[in-house]
Amino acid sequence: MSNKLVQKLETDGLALMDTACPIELTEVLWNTFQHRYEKINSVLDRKKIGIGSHAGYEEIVQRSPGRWDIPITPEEFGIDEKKAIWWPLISSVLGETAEHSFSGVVFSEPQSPAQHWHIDSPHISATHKPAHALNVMLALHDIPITMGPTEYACGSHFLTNHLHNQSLRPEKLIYQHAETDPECLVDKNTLYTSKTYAAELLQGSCQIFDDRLLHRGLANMSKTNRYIAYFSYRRKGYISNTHFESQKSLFNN
Ligand SMILES: O=C(O)CCC(=O)C(=O)O
Repeated sequence: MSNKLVQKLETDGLALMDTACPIELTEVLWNTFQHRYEKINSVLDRKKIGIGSHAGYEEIVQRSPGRWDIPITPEEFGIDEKKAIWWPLISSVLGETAEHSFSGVVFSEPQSPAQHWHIDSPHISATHKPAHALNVMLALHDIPITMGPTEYACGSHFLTNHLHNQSLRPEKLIYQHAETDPECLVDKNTLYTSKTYAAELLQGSCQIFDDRLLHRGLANMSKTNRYIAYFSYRRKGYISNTHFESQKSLFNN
């Protein structure tokens, strides 16, 4: 694994894979998603779904207005993650025993607004530790800026430590909150600053980021849905403390 990417994850909290995933893989992910979404849609029109996991279902959650998350496991996708191009980087940072935590497809509808900046899980120690969880974002098609790729505040994983900076509230960092932005994290005693990054994506391109990094999906100003597959991993033994899980099934109601 390229040391350059490992270093990028350490310093920026974000690494861009040098090569894209094979188009065939994006097609496999896309076909599985389509099949799943059709099934969900067959019952969905009878339900009104609010925002956040508590208002959603095991099969679908609205993360923010017009931004939907459909969880799908690697087995359901029919892929062996350990053969994926991102696995060497994941295992270099989280260890060979890294565990899968979440995966699926997140899509944003036309006119869906940008999300508030947020992290996916909080720091676990007042001193800065190596990443405990990483996320892979994989473009399922070409995504121009107008379609709203994910934006990242590079270096912000050094600043989101609520155990170090007592003025931070973990719930305001994790649950999307209007007051949270990269600037609010930088105090005069901090050596690190953050720099935002968002770029158009080609089909199959992969971005990998530290769970503690501020990020947000940008507004979809195009006329079509934007689709990104995601795969999340945690260090063995890390007990996830996120807002991700919904307890009720769409098909049991
Ligand atoms: O849609 C995106 O680009 C990012 C989504 C995200 O970060 C979230 O829903 O937590």
